[in-house]
Amino acid sequence: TSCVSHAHYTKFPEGFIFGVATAAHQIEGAWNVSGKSENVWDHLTHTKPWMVADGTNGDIACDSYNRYMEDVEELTNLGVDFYRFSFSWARLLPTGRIDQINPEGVQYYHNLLDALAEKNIEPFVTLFHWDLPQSLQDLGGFANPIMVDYFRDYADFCFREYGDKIKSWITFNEPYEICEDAYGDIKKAPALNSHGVGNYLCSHNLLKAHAEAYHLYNETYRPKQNGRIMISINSIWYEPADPNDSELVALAEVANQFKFGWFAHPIFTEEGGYPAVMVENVAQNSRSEGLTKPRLEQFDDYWIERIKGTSDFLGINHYTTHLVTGPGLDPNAKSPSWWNDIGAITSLEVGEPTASTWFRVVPTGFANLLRWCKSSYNNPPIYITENGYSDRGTLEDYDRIKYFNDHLSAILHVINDDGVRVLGYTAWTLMDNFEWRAGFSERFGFYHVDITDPARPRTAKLSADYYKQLTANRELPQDERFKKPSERRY
Ligand code: PNW
Repeated sequence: TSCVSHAHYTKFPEGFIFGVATAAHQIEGAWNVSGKSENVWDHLTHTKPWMVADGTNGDIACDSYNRYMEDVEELTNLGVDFYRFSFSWARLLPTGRIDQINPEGVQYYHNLLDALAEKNIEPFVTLFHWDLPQSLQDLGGFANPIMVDYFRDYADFCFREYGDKIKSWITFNEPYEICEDAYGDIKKAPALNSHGVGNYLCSHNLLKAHAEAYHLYNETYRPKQNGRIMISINSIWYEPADPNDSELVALAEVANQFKFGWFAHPIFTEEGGYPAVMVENVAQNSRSEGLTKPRLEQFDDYWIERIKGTSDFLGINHYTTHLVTGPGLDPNAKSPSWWNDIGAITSLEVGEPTASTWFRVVPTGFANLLRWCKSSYNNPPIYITENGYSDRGTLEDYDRIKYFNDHLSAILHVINDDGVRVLGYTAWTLMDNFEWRAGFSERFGFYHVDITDPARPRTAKLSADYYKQLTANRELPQDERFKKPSERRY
């Protein structure tokens, strides 16, 4: 008999931790009060409101600046071990520099941290989740090397001010989305659309800024504060449309190197620097465009060494998988661009759709990504720093529950069968919030938020119960009520 093992793992290992994530601009609101300055998302949504699907913005969002005690109550109900949230740079340092510190902003995060401590919820703090002070953007943002200094100064301030309360730091959330979507495209603020150019300037400065913050923490703060510091890298995982087609298999690998490897290779490999295929492809395309130097600059030996090894854990944000269907130039891609530098055509004809166009449900892709991270980066310790599902906000969110269950099950499989070192899991997100250019039209939360009501009432969805049961028992909930009525056994 064929003996494929379908071991059904349900229990999480000892010490595995569960959390939930948010980001400052998506929940806080209070955009122009208590000393906060304008950030790039305030600027984009106010100057070009049509760029958000439902015309909403982050002015009030979930009003967490005023309602953070409600957030803490929800976190307590979910029973999470940790809460991943981000600091608003423009709230702490209104000029973006350390020449002005905003005491009300500083106090806000102390209040939140103290409330979390009271409930024994560990903070995981992201320094940068996309909301750059507009004044720094006016200087070019991450396209300007000065950002290396400004980010280090900002990190220095945060470590000094909060380091005795925070033991887990994340420098950047999803450098790919920052550099490609915001500098190389118009998908995120500041929507520069400098395709094939600004995206690569950004990655260069961002990786240096990350490394400088890491070394600062490592040398100056870690000895006293004893915490850890990492980066969260986003993945769309690329699979070959036909796994038996060796050309497609090779192309999918190229796509994964361009997507995940762009930021992971410089930090998590022995060799360091950008993936070789990325350097080669961009150099070759740049030559044929008649440029005098490649659009993607290589790191020199100093920076290769300086960036290597600068993350205590590999933080992975994962949502979805796309298919690579063939070589060639994407008809929708601009030229030059990151897309054309890959030279692959992709397709979304995989898995069940969600409320987000880019997002199909493919749990097997998640397992493959995790195995690939193990083999590509020498089996690093991993935290899943985001994973979640979008719909339109229903309270009986069976599809979200199924998404979580299948992805958590994939984690258990790769831990037990493949020895991947996944140490913790973060669900995106605590409550429906400002989903960037999708506004509130795509909802990822455990709690529904009514944005037509100034009190921003939050209502637990069924998935909140599911997660609560998971964190209480440290195993996948088996309760029939978490299945769609049509799929229940009794
Ligand atoms: C992340 N993709 O963005 C962000 O970190 C969150 O702020 C955001 O709300 C959440 O995921 C949901 O979108 C992503 O194309 C954007 O794979 C795009 C992708 C993944 C994550």
